[in-house]
Amino acid sequence: MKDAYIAAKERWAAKMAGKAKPVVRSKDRLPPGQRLVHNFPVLDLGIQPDVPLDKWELKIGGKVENPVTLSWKDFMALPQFTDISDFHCVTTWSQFDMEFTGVAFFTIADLVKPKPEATHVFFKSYDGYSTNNPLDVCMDDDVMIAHSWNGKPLSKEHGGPARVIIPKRYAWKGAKFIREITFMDRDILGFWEVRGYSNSADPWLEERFADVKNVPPGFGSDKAIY
Ligand SMILES: Nc1nc2c(c(=O)[nH]1)N[C@H]1C(S)=C(S)[C@@H](COP(=O)(O)O)O[C@H]1N2
Ligand SMILES: [Mo]
Repeated sequence: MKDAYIAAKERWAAKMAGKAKPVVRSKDRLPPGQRLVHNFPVLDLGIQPDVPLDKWELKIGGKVENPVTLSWKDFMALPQFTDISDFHCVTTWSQFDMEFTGVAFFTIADLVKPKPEATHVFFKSYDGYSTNNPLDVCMDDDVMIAHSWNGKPLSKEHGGPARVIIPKRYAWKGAKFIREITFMDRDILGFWEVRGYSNSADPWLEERFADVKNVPPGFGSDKAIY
């Protein structure tokens, strides 16, 4: 685990220095059961909160040495990070080569300094959404709080002012309209996780649902409702 963390931090540092190695894409880049799209669909609870930048705050706390509440100006003053990643939605669409710019999760962790007992992270959003991840999943070189997509500010429908991007998990693990990040000494389930979705959400293992009995009717067809 420690070696994986050091390796991820080295990859992130290289990216920050503009010296990232070209991404080697495997032939099986599309996870099982996914299809490729090119239109960046919108998925949310149907509420797209209006958060003016002068009212926007990102509260980061819990099991940390240095809790902070960032204004938009504070957030934008942090070291900026651009990365290209693939995006996998549990409803079976994937999109390749998404360019997001924002603040790396490593930068957030360096700022707040998680305490040794911090093992999980809970994310809360302006639309009432929430999701949870283990800390080691967040401490990967490609995890960030993004404010821009393809060089333009994130639209409200895609989670602006800022959203979480965790490329190696199904996209529901990345909260749009992010409002609060809490480091925890235990795991608590988020919005979809309490509704039968997988807690681990690894697209390569097809971890869609916690239990196959929870698969919604028509899953994978255009008629399914999530
Ligand atoms: N705040 C919030 N974040 C969210 C969601 C949501 O409903 N609310 N939906 C999740 C799901 S299921 C997916 S697939 C992605 C969709 O992001 P997109 O609408 O930009 O494609 O956001 C995730 N993050
Ligand atoms: Mo999703």
